[in-house]
Amino acid sequence: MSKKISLTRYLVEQQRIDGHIPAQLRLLLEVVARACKRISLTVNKGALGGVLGAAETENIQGEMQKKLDIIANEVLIEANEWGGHLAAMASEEMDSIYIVPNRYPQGEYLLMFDPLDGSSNIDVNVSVGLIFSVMVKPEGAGVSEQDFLQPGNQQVAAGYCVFGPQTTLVLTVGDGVAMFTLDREQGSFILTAENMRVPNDTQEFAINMSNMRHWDAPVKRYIDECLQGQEGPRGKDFNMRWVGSMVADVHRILTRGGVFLYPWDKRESDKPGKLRLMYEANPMGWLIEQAGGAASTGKQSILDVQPTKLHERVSVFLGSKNEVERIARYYSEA
Ligand code: FDP
Repeated sequence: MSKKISLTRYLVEQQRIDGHIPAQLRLLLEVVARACKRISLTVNKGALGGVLGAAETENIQGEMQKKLDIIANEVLIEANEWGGHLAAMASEEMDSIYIVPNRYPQGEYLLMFDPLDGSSNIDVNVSVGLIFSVMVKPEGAGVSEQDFLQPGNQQVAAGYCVFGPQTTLVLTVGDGVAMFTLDREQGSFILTAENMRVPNDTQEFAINMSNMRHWDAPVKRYIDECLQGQEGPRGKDFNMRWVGSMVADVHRILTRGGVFLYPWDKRESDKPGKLRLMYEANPMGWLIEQAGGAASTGKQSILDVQPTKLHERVSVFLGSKNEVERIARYYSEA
């Protein structure tokens, strides 16, 4: 019988054998994984747990919060604040940063998360998930929002957990991408894929087509060519998938390839995009790049974007390398 490798063992070995994750980072990742298990149980209870529906509050982005957005946010804070590994946290659901209270020791890491991505899918029993990104706090006393404003290429760990038919944790510490599946009987995450790779080419794209009339020319050109299929300039037929939860769409791309697009569009022309840089685009972009794919705003690598504020938005194209590079080329030619 093949040996099962738990997340704990995987991380201990990363620390011991490969020496590239410090003990504090290992602790942080284990704590995040524990929070994922709690959130997974809560999501699974659905209507029986009284957790579905809106919370009647808005987050800083003006979006209605779901009860589960708030519950997941609290679970992550409670799990992480006392361990001594963090200096502060930031979340899609909090206006400003959450500094670890004085009664606990302060660590050197900064944790950013979208506690429940795809929350419009919660009530209809479609996959949702948690996305997180970890950076090191710059040297100096205290901690401020400014400390978080580092480009994605400074991340030291990133990952997501999909709460779908299976609960799956996918993570990188800068040495490839590993996937763990929650064994509910054992209560532990078990390694189910290592060195995940996104194929360079694909025949599958993910975009919300209902926004087509609002896109700019390069995106229209790219999708139009895909839609022409075998008879068009691409010479092959394309398939489309749009779950509407970024975690689920990115998970499919990591598993079998594809390209995900959430471009800037004319609906809110003053904003660079819908998705958030720090806790959505950066961690997903790094995971995809670690798996051999690419992540771009159309004009530059997502990981090179210098954030100017915590809840910064960004245009996102990520997935199979040749497709993302093609979109970037269409932008440079426009
Ligand atoms: P949601 O608004 O449901 O939280 O992060 C935002 C996000 O979901 C992504 O998960 C998803 O890819 C996208 O928005 C869906 O947006 P549209 O409803 O505009 O398609």
